[in-house]
Amino acid sequence: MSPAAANDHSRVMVLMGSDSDLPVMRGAIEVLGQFDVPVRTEVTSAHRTPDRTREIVNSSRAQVFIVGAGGAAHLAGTVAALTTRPVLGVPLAATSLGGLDALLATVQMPAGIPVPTLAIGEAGARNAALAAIAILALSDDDLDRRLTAYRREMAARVEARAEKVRQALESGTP
Ligand code: RP5
Repeated sequence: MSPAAANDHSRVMVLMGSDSDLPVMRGAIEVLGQFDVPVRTEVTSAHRTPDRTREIVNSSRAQVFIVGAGGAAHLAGTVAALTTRPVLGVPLAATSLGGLDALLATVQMPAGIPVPTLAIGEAGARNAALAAIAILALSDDDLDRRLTAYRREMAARVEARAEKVRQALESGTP
């Protein structure tokens, strides 16, 4: 094990195929940060750096992997082939096809090596983090409580918006 891996206590590993993926994948990192989940982030490519990808996955003790890639996005499938831990795929819009290419490449895994796949882009990145947190919360009561509180706060914001709309309609303001 490399010295970096020996000191790595991250529970979630966020991988992306290129630094150009960071603006979107930052959403996942931010959500994990909100929940104080230790995360390690690496750029690696299934086709440009296959050996680096293998080394990163093999040396990681993360419990869940979040993998974002665009185009012919096979990074998540490659990572899933290298570990039995959950690998969540985030398809990214990196080509003229707007992410549909990455969505199909990520989601259409043949039976045997699953890649649970989220929505294209920012929503997918943030939801991947929440899904990772839900997986960790199965054996972490504190995280489970925080996830429940997060949902409660989200519901309260919807109530507040509903009230705002009610008041706007009653007062005739646009
Ligand atoms: C994929 O190709 C990456 O995940 C990225 O979304 C896309 C473009 O990469 P760059 O050419 O910007 O490095 O492998």
